[in-house]
Amino acid sequence: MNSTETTDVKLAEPHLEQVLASAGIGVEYTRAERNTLYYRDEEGTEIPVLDLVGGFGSLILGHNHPDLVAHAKDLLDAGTPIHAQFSPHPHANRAALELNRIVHRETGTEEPYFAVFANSGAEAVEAALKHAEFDRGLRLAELRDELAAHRVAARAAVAAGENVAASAYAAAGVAPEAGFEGLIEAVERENARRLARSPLFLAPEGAFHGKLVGSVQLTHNEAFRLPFGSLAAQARFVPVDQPGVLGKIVREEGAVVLDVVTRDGEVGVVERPFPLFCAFLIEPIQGEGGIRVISEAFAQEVRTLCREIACPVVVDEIQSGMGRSGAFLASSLIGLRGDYYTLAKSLGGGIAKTSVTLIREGCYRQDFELVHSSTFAKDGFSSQIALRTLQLLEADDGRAYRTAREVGGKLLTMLEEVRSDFPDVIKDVRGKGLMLGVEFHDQVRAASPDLRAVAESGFLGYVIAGHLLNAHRIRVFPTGSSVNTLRIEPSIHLSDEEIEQLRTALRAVGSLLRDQDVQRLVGAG
Ligand code: 5B6
Repeated sequence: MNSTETTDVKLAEPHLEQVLASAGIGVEYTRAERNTLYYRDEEGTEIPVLDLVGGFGSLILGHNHPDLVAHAKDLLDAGTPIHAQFSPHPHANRAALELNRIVHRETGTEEPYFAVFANSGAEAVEAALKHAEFDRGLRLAELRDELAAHRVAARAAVAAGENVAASAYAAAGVAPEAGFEGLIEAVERENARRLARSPLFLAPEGAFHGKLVGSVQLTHNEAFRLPFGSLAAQARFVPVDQPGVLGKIVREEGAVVLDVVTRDGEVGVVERPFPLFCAFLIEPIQGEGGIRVISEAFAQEVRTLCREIACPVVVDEIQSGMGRSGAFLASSLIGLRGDYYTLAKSLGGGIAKTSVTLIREGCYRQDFELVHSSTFAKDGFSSQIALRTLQLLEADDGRAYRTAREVGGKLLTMLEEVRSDFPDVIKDVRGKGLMLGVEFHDQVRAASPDLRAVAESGFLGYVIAGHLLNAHRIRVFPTGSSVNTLRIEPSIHLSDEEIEQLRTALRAVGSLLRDQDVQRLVGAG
């Protein structure tokens, strides 16, 4: 390599860029507004592309929303302090208050949620995991103290002549010959072993919560998760459509300790639960997992079981939140209440990078603020952009949410119409509001060997995406873990014409797949 000044030299993740280019989607964009990204062709002409990827769901208000751009310029012109760490942060505080007002309205609760700001989605998830573990550690310490106090009381009772039940020795796994002190020793040893177990997280199959060391262990996709399994606590993944399995998984883990108690004039040993499960993480609409809306029944099962085992529920609204579903919180539409909420993506209005973890007062440990921080979190710029974004969503009595519902409804109707004309090509259409998925039938048994080869490589979704871009100037990607599902996440500004543009393009793809015309599918025609 001679010089790093030449633009031909690529060092920023060049392999990924090459993979995307080989699927025909490696276009460099030069301008963006609303739902449109522009690139320049070889003659220098500006070409518009309908962007339905929307920054992986970060653009509920579209690219470069004029009000937010103007606000950003004003902030910079006014010399707004962006970094004034360790001083009061009124803008982050106002954003937190506004978030509380909205969450209270949608969930019907009045309990405050404290806000821990961060910079990305995965970071907000990691703050939730850390806080939940901090809280669990404190609860375990209280439990240890209580167990120790019970042992002291039991020893005093035995010294005063109280009988030790025969069943107590069996429960502690020692012979009666070991005597009471032997029993106590065995209980202490056994409890120390059990309480030292690593925390376990729970999440539905298909979950995606980010790719940092902690959050990636809660991301179901093995390709993302397994190489890093040694770095962090693990999750048990729960099927979303098999009632009762969640309870079975929890019971299988046998999270109980031995408590020496004095009862009915006898000293005995009983089992009692301890908080092994650190948190249950759940996306109300799974995004990267294939755009799947969690059912009300599953949401209810999660709530009930988590209450029983004192396991906090972290509702990850990073992709589904901020109005995309037609409500600020998609979870509010399925009756799912979170002890924690995570928000990111559209919280930055498409121009700032910010995220937040909201923690219900009843679970909040204020000392967490002394052990967790980030240089950039709560910065003056992104906090003010987040606040303005929230105000734009809330304006006109929540017009943005109504628009998301209306435009999403039209989009869904169109997609269902295309599916009903091409049921042999399109397997399913699903989602809520402006978070929709179109699943294509797998083509691994297609008549065309070329199409079979594409399907077997797992790249069918990317080939369709490449065709939509090159032939129809529509930008859309498959989800990471459901590779035949295209994710459609435009802003609320999607027009009827743009919906029709997508209809025409999907019908064309439907015909090409029905005709097994791989030549034209991989080309631009
Ligand atoms: O900001 P960050 O990316 O760290 O947020 C992590 C995160 C995401 C999310 O959706 C949820 C619910 N929780 C935490 C971010 N989503 C990323 C995403 N990536 C892809 C597709 C999606 O629908 C969402 C993706 N698809 C294909 C290839 C690569 C990525």
